[in-house]
Amino acid sequence: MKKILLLLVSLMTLNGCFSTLPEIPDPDPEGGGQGGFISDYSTTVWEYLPAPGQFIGEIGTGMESITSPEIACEYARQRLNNQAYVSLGGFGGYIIVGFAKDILNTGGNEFSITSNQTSVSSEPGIVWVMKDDNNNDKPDDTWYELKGSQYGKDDYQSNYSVTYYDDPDKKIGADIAWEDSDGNKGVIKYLKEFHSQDSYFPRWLNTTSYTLRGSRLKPNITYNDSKKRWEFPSFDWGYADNYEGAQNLNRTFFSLKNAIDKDGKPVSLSSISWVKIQSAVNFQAGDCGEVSTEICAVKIEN
Ligand SMILES: [Ca+2]
Ligand SMILES: [Ca+2]
Repeated sequence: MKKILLLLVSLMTLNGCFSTLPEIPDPDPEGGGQGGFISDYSTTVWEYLPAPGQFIGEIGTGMESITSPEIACEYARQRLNNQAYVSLGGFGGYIIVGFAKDILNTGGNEFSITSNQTSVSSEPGIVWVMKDDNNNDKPDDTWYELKGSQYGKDDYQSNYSVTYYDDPDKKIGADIAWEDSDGNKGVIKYLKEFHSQDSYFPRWLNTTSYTLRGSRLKPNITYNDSKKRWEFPSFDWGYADNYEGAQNLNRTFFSLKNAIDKDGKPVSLSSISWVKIQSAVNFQAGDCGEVSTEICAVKIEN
């Protein structure tokens, strides 16, 4: 019974972003500038590096045919064009998207992220932004974190990292081991009943291990014994894939006024060109699997 319920919750979660959004026009394939339509939605994916997770390599999504980081970016770009979820996997997995125009600082909410959160399923991702300081049209500048509601509280930790290890024999159906920068160890659990691809490790990276670093939100997830389900509560504000009420249609909103530098000092950015979203929780919720941020769209709101 529990597994059926879990499956239902999981299906509801995954369908969330398809059913609640209006259709969007195709972005201008030339990138605009010819008097044509310039999309408010992200148009480019510069990097897609998920942590291991139950949706990584998932059969039937196109993910099973990813064989290189470049194809991974193209997979993610096409998914976002269709507002289909892109999973970032467990802690530290991230995506970097760009736009056909810069996002200008207005002091209000300048962009939104659409995900598949529900009132009982938040899988928060921390959002970072970058300005093209050296004017070379490439995201090789400085990332600034956007503070959310947990910043500076006990459940927030910066400079946290997790190293993930592929199974040494590349066995089918193996759990994926990890070790974090605090010396803890664990696994991303293989859940055959729900996601039966060979491995949850992104094998297109052609590596046996890799490390993902970022800011962490400590887990607030609990198992509700009376309802026989895992519950993933939301944080107040400032994260992707975080439920902030039905009125937001699966979106959360972001303001450049919350940008901080690596020392936590506020930064004034006149505009930004790139957005990075990074899975922020390292937690295995039993048969619900690892907490993994999903995103469906990133949209300029000004
Ligand atoms: Ca640059
Ligand atoms: Ca999610």
